[in-house]
Amino acid sequence: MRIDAISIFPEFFSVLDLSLIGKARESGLIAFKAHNLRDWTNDVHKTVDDTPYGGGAGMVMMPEVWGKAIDSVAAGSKPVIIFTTPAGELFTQQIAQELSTKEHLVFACGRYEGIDQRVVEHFGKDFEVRELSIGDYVLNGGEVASVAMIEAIVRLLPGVVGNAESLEEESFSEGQLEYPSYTKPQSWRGLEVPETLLSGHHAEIAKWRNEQSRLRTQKNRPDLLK
Ligand code: 6GU
Repeated sequence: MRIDAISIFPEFFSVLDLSLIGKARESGLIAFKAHNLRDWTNDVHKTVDDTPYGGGAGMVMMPEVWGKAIDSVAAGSKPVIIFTTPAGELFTQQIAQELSTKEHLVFACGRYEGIDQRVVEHFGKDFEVRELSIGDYVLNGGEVASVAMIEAIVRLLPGVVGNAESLEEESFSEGQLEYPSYTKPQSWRGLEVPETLLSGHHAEIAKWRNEQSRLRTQKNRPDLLK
């Protein structure tokens, strides 16, 4: 899989050199490149934004520079273009799964009050485009959101996470949160590991974990139970 990110702060993406994702890059499973949007400006100040039509606070990223940047990064390819915005569709495990099957992803990281909407409209004519948000809060820009999405997507690629089971059993894969986990020692600061987990009865353990998943989902994410 090839992944490109376009941003005025490409340095944000250096965290992708670390850990699992870094290994996936080294082993050639993914090719990632962060691009500086300002490389496609023409003026000495490398301007990327201007005041909004219709008035209001903040600045809007200009279409011309984004058009050139995406033309250049998408040349000779048919990427899915992801526009990061708090006004986007909520990024979920299902979307991560869908995107993990694509050849090429381009993350267009908006800053300020967003990107001129005609950029989304224009590239939507020739490409699959998605406006995605990672949750109901506002970040200063889409870089951190893109890093989160890239990690969620790349770890689903065959060969990135060693243990296929650890992918399957995870929270969200079955619509419920994961059950609580315990390791040694059996007693810690007066707190004991739940009896059932020490029993060796696999059916009992599975039943207990299922019930814990349900209780935890009810408490932390009642919206998931519908
Ligand atoms: Cl994708 N961008 C920004 N700026 N804020 C966000 C977000 C994205 N997702 C949640 N908050």
